[in-house]
Amino acid sequence: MLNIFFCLLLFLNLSASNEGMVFIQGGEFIMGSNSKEAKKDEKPPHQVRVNSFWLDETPVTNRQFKAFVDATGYITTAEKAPTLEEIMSQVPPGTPPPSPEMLVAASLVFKKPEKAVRLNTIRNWWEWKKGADWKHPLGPESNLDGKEDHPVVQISWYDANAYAKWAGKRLPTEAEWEYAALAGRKDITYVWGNEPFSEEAPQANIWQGTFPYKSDKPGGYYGTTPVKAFKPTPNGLYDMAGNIWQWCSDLYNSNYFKEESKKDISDNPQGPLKSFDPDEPYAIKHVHRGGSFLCHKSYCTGYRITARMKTCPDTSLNHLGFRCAKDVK
Ligand SMILES: [Cu+2]
Repeated sequence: MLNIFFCLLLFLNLSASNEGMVFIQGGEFIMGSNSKEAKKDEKPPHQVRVNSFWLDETPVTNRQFKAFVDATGYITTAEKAPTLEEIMSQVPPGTPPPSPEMLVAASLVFKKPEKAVRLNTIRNWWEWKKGADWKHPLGPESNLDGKEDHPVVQISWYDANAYAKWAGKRLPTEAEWEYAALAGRKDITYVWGNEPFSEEAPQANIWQGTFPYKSDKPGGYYGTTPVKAFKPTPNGLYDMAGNIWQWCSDLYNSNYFKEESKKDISDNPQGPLKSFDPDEPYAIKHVHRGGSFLCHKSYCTGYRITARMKTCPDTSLNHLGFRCAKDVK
């Protein structure tokens, strides 16, 4: 009797303090992929074990992030001008410094080109926009009216960690994120299963049309959708594919899976000790997962469960947000 009583208390306590979170029972899984679409950094698939944890059922919304800012007065990275030292520490030696007008509070905003552009440089559709921040995700003229339940964007990795700490949570590890997205299933490519993305009956908010200049969504719409607009995973997680990329705690290293696969099992991995991205070897980057409204199979299938992406922790973009995790005490 006493035992049941204590368990009930524990249960009530857990459910009260973890509202809006899903309990993920720990276990083993195969992380990474050998599929045709998988990139080099997703290989090889390897055995991983994760502890039990809690994960937010949706990305953090504008409403939730506003509560944090109202309570703490927190100022996000995009609202502060970067220093020359910060920028120069991330580029190869000998790179000329940026012009002074670049050193203002600004952030990266997707700018739809008027016509087809070469897909070999992201500069063709990203703009460094003064005054873009979480309250003005597309620049100073934009706002959050009617977007209270959209995921918050223009959030740096530092901002995501500050929110998580305030909420008594933390960012999920990359292994936790992938394990939760699989929801106990094996050999599936997408959170909705193995059927390809359907433009007629979209399973997630990703690009429809010809990336990046032609949107076939009603009204040519592109951008975030409210959380919970699409079906959840079998374990009750929403927006695990498309809509917005989600920060993980791990550093990014393109060789990490190769290293981890040398072990019999990778036990509750926390990420590599050193960041390394061969595309930008001087930058320190963190992982994000899930893909966004800008993903399209012609360019990036980031909405696949195993797809990995990486960004510098001080960078914010209008398709990058986060959700939080929590240890089981
Ligand atoms: Cu993408």
